[in-house]
Amino acid sequence: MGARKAVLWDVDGTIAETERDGHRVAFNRAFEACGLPWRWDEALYGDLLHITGGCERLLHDMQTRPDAPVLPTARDALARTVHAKKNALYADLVGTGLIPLRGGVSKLMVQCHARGVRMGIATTTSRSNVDALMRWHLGASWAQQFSVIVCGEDVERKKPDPAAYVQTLQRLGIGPLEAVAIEDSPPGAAGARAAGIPVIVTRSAYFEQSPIEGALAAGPGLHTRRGWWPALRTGADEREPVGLDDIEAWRAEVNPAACGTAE
Ligand code: XBP
Ligand code: MG
Repeated sequence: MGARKAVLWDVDGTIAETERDGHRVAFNRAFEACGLPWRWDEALYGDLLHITGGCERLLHDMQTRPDAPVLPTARDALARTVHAKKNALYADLVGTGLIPLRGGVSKLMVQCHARGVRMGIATTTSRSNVDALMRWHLGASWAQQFSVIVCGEDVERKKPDPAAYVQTLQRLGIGPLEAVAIEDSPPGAAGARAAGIPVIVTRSAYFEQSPIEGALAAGPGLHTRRGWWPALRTGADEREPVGLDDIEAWRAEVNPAACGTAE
């Protein structure tokens, strides 16, 4: 994979397991801080994850709550208040280093730098959440490592809509086959596919068994060479995480023209 190509990172679930122990916990703290009796347990939160965007997720859940405001304007206002509080609490939480990067993530980022492969972020989470997480792990100047950063606020429609990926490609000035997306979830993978981008799925905790269609490859995480479909190329050191050569080998299997000499 050469310098004209790009690795596009999803954030929640892909760079770190932020949902169950991050956003969910912060939402529950925000409910409490706002005097609301609502709580999201792990199973319910997993169900709610099919709605992308924290504020949208909350509005969806309110439809089942008899004690939620009846008027749409009041409901929207409450959702915005709780969501803003949640984001502040989430930043506090990840700002203590509670949530590590997923295995293999850091190594792939370093490899991208070493080989001149540009990186982008295409996420439906809020910019403040991305900043809090990345700042802890990569330092205050983390954003300089990414050629483009597209967050929830930057698009009108969140994943599985392709808008975040389309904007990322536009800002990088490349076509979809010059990029590869790394995602963890069905809606995320669908967003990348709808933009025409080959996608590698590193399944996160909530999506270990979910059917995911159209991925270039899917597996348990970059940290391991086992459990991938299609299987990883042989001959590499079994202790090495999934890297750019593996991604290129997967790409070559389905689209030889996208590989090799195009670098
Ligand atoms: C996953 C999401 C986000 C987070 C919460 O984003 O759907 O909504 O759950 O973040 P990603 P916000 O595309 O990174 O997987 O509360 O900021 O929306
Ligand atoms: Mg995700």
